[in-house]
Amino acid sequence: MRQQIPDREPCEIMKTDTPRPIHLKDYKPSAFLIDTVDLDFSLDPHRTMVRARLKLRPNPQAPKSAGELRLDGEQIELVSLALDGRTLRADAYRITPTELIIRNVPTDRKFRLDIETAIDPEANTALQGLYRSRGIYCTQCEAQGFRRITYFLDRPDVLARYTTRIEADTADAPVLLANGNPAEHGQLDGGKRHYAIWNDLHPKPSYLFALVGGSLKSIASRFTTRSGREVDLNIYVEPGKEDRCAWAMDALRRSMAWDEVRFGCEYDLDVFNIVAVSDFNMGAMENKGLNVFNDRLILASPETATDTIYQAIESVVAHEYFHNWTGNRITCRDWFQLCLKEGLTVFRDQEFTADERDRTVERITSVRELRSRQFPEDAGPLAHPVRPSSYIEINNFYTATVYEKGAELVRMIQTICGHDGFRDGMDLYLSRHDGDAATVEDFLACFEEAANVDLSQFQIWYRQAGTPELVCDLDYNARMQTAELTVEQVLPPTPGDARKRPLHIPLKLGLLGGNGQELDLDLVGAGPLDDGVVHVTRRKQKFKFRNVPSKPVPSYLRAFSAPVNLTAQRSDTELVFLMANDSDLFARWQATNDYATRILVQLSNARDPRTHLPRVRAFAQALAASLCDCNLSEAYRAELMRLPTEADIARAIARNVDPAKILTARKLAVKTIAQTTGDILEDTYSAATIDAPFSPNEDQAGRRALRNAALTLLTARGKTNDKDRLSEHFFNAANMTEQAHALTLIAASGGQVRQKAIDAFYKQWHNDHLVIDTWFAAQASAPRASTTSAVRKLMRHPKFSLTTPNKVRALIGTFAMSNPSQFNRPDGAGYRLVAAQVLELDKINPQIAARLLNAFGSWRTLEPGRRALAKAAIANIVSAPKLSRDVYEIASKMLEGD
Ligand code: B3K
Ligand code: ZN
Repeated sequence: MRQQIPDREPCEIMKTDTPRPIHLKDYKPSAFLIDTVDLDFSLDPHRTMVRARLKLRPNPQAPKSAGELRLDGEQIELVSLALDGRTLRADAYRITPTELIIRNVPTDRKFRLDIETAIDPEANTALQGLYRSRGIYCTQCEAQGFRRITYFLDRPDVLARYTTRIEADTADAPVLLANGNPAEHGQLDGGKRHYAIWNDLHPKPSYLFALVGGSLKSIASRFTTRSGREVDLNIYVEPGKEDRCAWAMDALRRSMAWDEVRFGCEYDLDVFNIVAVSDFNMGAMENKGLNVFNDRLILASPETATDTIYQAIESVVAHEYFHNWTGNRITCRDWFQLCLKEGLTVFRDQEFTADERDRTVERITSVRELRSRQFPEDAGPLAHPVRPSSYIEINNFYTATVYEKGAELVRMIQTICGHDGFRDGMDLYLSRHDGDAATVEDFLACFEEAANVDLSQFQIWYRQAGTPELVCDLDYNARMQTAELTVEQVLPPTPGDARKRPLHIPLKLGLLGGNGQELDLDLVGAGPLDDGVVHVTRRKQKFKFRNVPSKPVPSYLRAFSAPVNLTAQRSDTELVFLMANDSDLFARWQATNDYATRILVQLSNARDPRTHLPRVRAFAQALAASLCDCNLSEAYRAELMRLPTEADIARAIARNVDPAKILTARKLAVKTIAQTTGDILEDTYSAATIDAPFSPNEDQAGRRALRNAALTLLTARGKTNDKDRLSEHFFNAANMTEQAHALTLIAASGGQVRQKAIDAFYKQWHNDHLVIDTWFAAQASAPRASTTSAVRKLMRHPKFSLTTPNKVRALIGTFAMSNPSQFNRPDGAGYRLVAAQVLELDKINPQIAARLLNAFGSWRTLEPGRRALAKAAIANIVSAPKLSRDVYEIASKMLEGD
């Protein structure tokens, strides 16, 4: 028997018959469960055969079914189908583009299905399911890729034990890997072919299945868990790249040790394998015992990887490893609960970084990320709660809201429970739900019980979208020696949800006395606040502090205790005071950032920005004082020097944004700041050199960050010796952190050195596919009028390829997301360029196309001319034929209500 491969379901169907969203409220347990899965793969580039033996039974938790079994399946060819060993006749089942529906299966006993399917890994450019790229077979099953391998109950609440046998040509795929522990391997056909069998005893949902086959080399290490289990650790890479894996291996070992100490989580298999591949839709994937990574997040050497990449490798290796407990052993009941594993695991990786490096710098980095990626999402047409209530394409919901805001919610739970109470809650969660497919409610109940807190109001955060604005006002009464804080929470409407309920917001604050000392917080009705946290629960609320000896300067939202926008009337003088005195270093950085932002907004809105330069100089003086404070770490001082980006300024302006005016104003401000602080910058630049051999550690990375930040400002000053310094920094760079930074600055500027540097970089690195991405990105980020045509030209470059996600992200993604003035050109050329690529990519890889389309997310905040052009570009996408569900959902939501 042989069936046609059903076509992918295009949205043409949907336009007449609009795609139906899936709703959380419609969740029903599966009518059937699968206990074991035996898979047998015979790998072939164009016709891989998959035999699946499933042992099923009716689900006792579900209403008795009428005997119809619906298995998910897409783009696979059914070759044979048997129930309990008997081949099924064609009238016993039916195939649709998305399902295999078998009639009359047993409803009162266990039964067995044998399904044989055929797939074409080489033709799979969507990189979901089993695909082959650069000669490596690889899978990606989250969220719904397993259904592209075999017919299955492809949902996270169906957990089964898997055995995987893989057979392949020995020369083509000498390495054969799957989840779990290795059980057996051997030769066939006198060694021409071979096989390997892997056993995974831990029940798992299908999205955690993985298989890899190919010609790979590995580095090995070992880890002994605290209970004495010996674990073999391997990292597999393209041959010749083994010497770039040491840092990832080091990060893995540190993650394993940290999770034991901090959360009591121990690893549970005999092996932990990581494979790095070059064609991957995202950063990495936490498949049980076999993590698959984008090689950008594994391979590192001082010459090829920046400190930022080293840090990203450390945190993503940790993140995927931490999923072994938060995600794999406890998984999600349904995809609406995605934040249960992602928000929690991001929180855990942030904590790991904070413990391994500088906690304040980690917090600043995470908050920058949240504000730049999540806040616009929450304020735009794609706003959705941390736990969405509906979706059309689940892959569109791996968002900053689910991940980063999700992590902030976990952090607030920790603040509410206290550190120890939080750990108790986690312990309860990990023990009570081990082996479960759980929900957000299950998670919250553990903290309520273990830490004895009431999270009934807090849980609204999970279902209410939008960034709250917290308006704070402090009134001092000298006679009574009291300070009364009024807090109002303003909850902006989001699409489809106009009326919001007040949230439980933990607000951490401090009061500073006249000479900068910290005043005790003695809250009327509650007593001393040891942790400095007040709990805002009503729309408007007052907190009165007594025994306040003099008029204090308030420090609000310390350590960024909640994901909100803070509004407080504060003079420049008060901000300067906080910049100099706040004992909370996060808040001190925040004061610097607030001061810079208000000035940059003022300049951007001004008819003649020059009239405001005295205020810019005043800011520069205050910044200079901080830069001279040797008590502050170098990494922290580098953060102070990173002035708000064009996107940060646009977000603060919020409506009728003109990116060209922002660019001009920012350039003028940065130049003025550099001129005012020039001597300090020069000293900093010269002093921040390193004599020791390269290390990616915090101290060295901080020093390099400081030197690069000083270089950025000095370059903006634009004197001849500033240009010479930049050129020397580039041509004498001792590592990629220096070289890439200088290249980006040079690419942004004009002058003769520009082309020379771009060519030299290419000549040096043209054979390194990862470093070439840096070369593409540097050119795409240049705020120059010629950039659109440069990007078009680079799209035809032999090193560029639309089928490789990293290339698309480096060139088109950087242009669309990190070059506001050129993407938002007043003639619309930037929009047209990106929109055309979205449509082109949609035919190749819908997930990557939909990601790129997100660049248009803030189109409504633009001034009318650009707004109309951006809208036309999106409308053009929506009206294109045969859109994927991914692109259709994003594009149509962007225009909703218009
Ligand atoms: N869980 C994966 C992401 C899967 C994305 C599917 N579209 C990686 C991670 O968050 O750890
Ligand atoms: Zn994750």
